[in-house]
Amino acid sequence: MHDLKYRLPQKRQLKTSIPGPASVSLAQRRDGSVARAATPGLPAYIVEGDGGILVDADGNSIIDFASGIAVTSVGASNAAVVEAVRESVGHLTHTCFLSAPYESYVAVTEKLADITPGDHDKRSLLLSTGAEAVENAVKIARNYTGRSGVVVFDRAFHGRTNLTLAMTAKSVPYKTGFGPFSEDVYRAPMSYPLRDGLDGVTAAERTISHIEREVGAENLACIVIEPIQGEGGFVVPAQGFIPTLFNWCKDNSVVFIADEIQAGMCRTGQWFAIEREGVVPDLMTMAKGIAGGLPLSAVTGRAEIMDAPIAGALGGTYGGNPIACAAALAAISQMEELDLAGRARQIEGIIREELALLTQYQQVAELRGSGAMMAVELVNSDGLPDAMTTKKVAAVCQRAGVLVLVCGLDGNVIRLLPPLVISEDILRDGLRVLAQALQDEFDTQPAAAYAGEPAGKR
Ligand code: PLZ
Repeated sequence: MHDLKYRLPQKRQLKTSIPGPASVSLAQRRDGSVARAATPGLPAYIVEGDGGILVDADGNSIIDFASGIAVTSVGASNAAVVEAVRESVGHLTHTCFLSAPYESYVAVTEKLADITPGDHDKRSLLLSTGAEAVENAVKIARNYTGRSGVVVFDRAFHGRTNLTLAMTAKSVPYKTGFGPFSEDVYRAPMSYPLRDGLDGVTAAERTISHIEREVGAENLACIVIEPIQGEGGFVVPAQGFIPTLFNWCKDNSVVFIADEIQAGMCRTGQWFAIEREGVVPDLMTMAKGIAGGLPLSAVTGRAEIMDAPIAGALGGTYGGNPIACAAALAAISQMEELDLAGRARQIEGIIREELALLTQYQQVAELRGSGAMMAVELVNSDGLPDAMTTKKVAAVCQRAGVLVLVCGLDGNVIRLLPPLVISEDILRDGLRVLAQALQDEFDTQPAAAYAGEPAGKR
């Protein structure tokens, strides 16, 4: 993997413990003014970022394996994005596209038509957050079909607004005390090869029979699926699952929506994760990596579906803000110029190489993922999800200056989401810190009994 140009030195370096005194004092201020439920994972406060490095308030340089949850794929201060934002903000901070339109909004929708799968006629709607994109995709599908049912999957994450919370699977902490939730949302089994042991077509048949019995195709507006699940545990469905479901949707006039908010924009080694299976979704939701850190999201899809709602029916004050659009055009150009999809595939190779030895441990149920969206699922000596060890290892890495995040319905998955522009040296350094932390932890544990048995059969 060749090196890119960086503004900050790309090296892990600790000047204090983590958190250092400046971060500790910021945490005290937070306690007195920030709502408790907005709870940071890393105890260090960040002042700048570039490439694969985040620098905290105490001058510690931390390796970033999170990218702000798959957002800063081009880096957290990518020069081209910064320049585009500077140029744009000096001319126009906002008009609201609905009251006074501007070119950059149109340019982003043209670009999205180019990079998304399929060469059919497409239209796009721009918004600000991922949840907003998912809500709008569902609105559009309901409007187009005249039906109301929405099918989502086990472990799905689609956002934190009321409709998207109904679509999100995990209860604690996301849903605790926030109901009642939106109606007509149905959960169906996902393919999870490690746990269900089913091939993709068989898993899809199980899912389809569940949907036909519990919802009925005639009541169903859309199914919404993450082609590789994000928060739910970086679950990669068995090959054939998605195409089989897609064909069933086509046969039953159900809108197939791919939620590419976490897996899209080069993250998994191609523009979109759904391309792995050659499926062209009816609608797609995108956000996160799309604009180098600026808040922008989109729904892109077949013109006849996207254009079903009447004029004026979709929008929002901030959706497709001009500065976010300028940032998106620059970020997408960077993805093309630097071949960040290719770089994601190289990152996968390095992750698999550095973590290969760990797979001999019985506690490592699986090393899986695609491109720069990789995960290690941990189980205990009974083969059950081990959230405690996962949390502990993530904390050890953080203290050593490597930011890794945890995910999974059971909280037992360590996920790796480095910026796609990370340098090879710090990628390897960070992975060795993680590998060491896992090994140290396993060495203190009693010998495990797990030998590939599913950790929690449905
Ligand atoms: N769809 C597939 O991954 C956001 C959640 C962070 P928003 N994932 C990060 C948290 O704890 O809230 C996500 C996603 C998929 C939708 C969303 C929602 O995107 O931009 O957070 O609304």
